[in-house]
Amino acid sequence: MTRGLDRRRLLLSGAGLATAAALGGCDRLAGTAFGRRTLQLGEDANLFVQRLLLTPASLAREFPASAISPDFRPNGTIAPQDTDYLSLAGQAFSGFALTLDGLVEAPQRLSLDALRAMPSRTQITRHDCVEGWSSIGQWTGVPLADLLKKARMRPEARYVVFHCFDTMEFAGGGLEGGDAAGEAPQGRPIRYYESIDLVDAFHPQTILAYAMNGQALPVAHGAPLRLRVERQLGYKQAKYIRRVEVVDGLGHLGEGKGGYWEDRGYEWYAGI
Ligand SMILES: Nc1nc2c(c(=O)[nH]1)N[C@H]1C(S)=C(S)[C@@H](COP(=O)(O)O)O[C@H]1N2
Ligand SMILES: [Mo]
Repeated sequence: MTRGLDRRRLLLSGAGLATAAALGGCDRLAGTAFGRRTLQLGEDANLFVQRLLLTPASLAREFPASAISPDFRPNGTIAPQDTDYLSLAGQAFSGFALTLDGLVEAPQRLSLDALRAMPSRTQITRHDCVEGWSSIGQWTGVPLADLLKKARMRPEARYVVFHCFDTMEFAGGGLEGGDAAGEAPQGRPIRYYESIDLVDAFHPQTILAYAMNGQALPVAHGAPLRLRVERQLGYKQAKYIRRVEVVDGLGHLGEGKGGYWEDRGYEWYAGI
């Protein structure tokens, strides 16, 4: 199950682990008896962190195909009206490219075809919304870990942010967006966004899904690409993803709480 996980980064993501520094690669230290012992301890700790993160208990439950909900409930935005989104949707997202940037060595622009050509994961999981309903669906997509490895995260990386197409509201009520015909002036659009830490980002069930129940992801459920981060609640499952940004902190985004709903009082860690 450790499939391709970058051990050192995984360890670094286990924030605060004292041994992480020892694995930072000090060759001189490694040459001493102390260093050898420390590195050995580091290896053990590394194994421990992996086991902790990747034991079956840390996986969200997966269901048989017979459990798939016949009508998975759509929620939140179900039809984005943003012009950039509508023009991509009008051509079946053939012009879509996911941006992956921020604290990475090799920023990426990936078309849907490029994403579909990567190794995929399919999982049948239960989606729990804070509003008190659940639905079970099958999701197919690219493990986020694979994308992050492709882009090669920098050591300062701490969180992964998902920027979405859909505008939830307009901030401020400034003059932008008004027109001469007397339409009400609108402020800066506030688009949906979400974030997760590196433990969830590298979790084997964390995928950017482009298919649902064996079909292309429907618009109501987040076409062309949505996040599945299976150990957390519905609002973390960002739909309509246009950009994935690797950051070292969340303070500079939105109201600084790490997500559209978090900025409005929801918990950032929405564990189930
Ligand atoms: N971009 C975007 N992502 C979103 C939302 C949204 O409004 N916009 N709503 C969230 C909430 S509260 C839930 S419960 C799920 C709903 O996903 P579904 O429409 O596939 O059921 O999407 C989440 N992701
Ligand atoms: Mo939700």
